[in-house]
Amino acid sequence: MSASLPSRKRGQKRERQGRSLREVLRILGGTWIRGNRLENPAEPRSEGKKKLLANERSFVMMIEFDPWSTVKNRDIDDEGQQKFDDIIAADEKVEPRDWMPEGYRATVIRQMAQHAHSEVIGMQPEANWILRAPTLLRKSILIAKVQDEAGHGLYLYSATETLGVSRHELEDLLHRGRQKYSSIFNYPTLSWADMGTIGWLVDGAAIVNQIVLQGTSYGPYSRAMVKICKEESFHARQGFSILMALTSGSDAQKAMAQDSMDRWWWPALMMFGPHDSESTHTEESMAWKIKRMSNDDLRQKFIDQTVPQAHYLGLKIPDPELRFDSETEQWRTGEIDWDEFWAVVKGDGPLNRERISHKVRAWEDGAWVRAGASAYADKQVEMLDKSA
Ligand code: FAQ
Repeated sequence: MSASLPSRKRGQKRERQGRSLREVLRILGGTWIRGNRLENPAEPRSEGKKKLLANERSFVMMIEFDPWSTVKNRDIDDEGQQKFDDIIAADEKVEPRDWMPEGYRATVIRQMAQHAHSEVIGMQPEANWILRAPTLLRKSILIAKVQDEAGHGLYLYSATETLGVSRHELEDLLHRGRQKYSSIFNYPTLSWADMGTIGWLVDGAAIVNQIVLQGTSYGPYSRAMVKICKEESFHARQGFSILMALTSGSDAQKAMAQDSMDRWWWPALMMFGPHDSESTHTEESMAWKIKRMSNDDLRQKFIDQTVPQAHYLGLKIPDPELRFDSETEQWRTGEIDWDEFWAVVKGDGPLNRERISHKVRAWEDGAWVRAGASAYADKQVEMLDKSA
């Protein structure tokens, strides 16, 4: 067991940064230790090893993130601004080591944190049905899906950490109501059909947004989206498969599927956020290429792909104004109930309070796990220090 660290250059960088190895490991919460060995992402690797590591999502981020680089060089910097502008204009990726305007950094943190919180809070509505899934196969699929959402949350928290803010800080902001999560997860899951509808509509909406986000300008966010999208498409298919079974079943099963559609259609459309004209961040986020399509354009894309799927399932869309515009070849819907949307966003949805209090309780109940993991990480660092 040996720390593969100090090349002279890296040692100098550490000195300049003023962080000891122990400090860096603490900041990173011990995630850099694999198999009792320190993995330094800045260290050149053989091609074979790079390939091997590229297959593991956790390592992909590590390769990209050099903790010894100057993450926090946020002072006004004309040269940095020019370089940043060039990166954006050339459609390249902004990386953690790059200078970036404070507003860009804050916006990326806000959006990635909100996205991460959504994945984590989003486990609750579906976890509600794990014990009641109708077959062992459906139960194991649902468990795998909920577990995937936890993983997505972790990728996104890790990506956010590359901007110098820890997962603990972000969770604390969520618990205190200072950061948001997607409005959709404040609605209750009342029947088994809701597992189908969440997969089909909620994951479906998430995918439409996230496929486009693969092209976002912040490198770690963009890369996190690639794997998340692959998993989300499995989620959408499992949802559609549940609804295929129900809509080709008994009258009671068909009615259950329709009732679920009636409750989730409009909240799914709300996931894309307010109209562009009401959106606070879209203009700036589009200019910085954090967002690559506006809220309304993404929503329209989702509607156009989903309406024919509903028809295929034999489900009625709960919108008397829905019509096909043959000129634009797009589906036109009635108006979203924006009062409902803003009430949910501001904390007054059907389950906002329950979702947060459940999350806080889970966090508190998990204190002993975190203490154990930190003690283990400290021990590993001690062993590395001794062997250095
Ligand atoms: N819910 O100026 P904009 C998933 C807020 S992942 C709550 O347009 P922006 C996977 C917004 O924060 C689903 N709040 O904002 C899964 C802002 O408030 P602030 C999550 C919302 O950021 C499936 C204000 O309104 N996906 O489902 C919502 O430019 C199944 C003004 O809005 C993402 O987060 C909303 N729906 O555009 C998991 C994707 N909409 O911060 C489990 C990444 C808006 O100024 C089970 N995020 N607000 O106080 C995005 O693409 C964007 O953040 C938008 C909003 C499009 C959501």
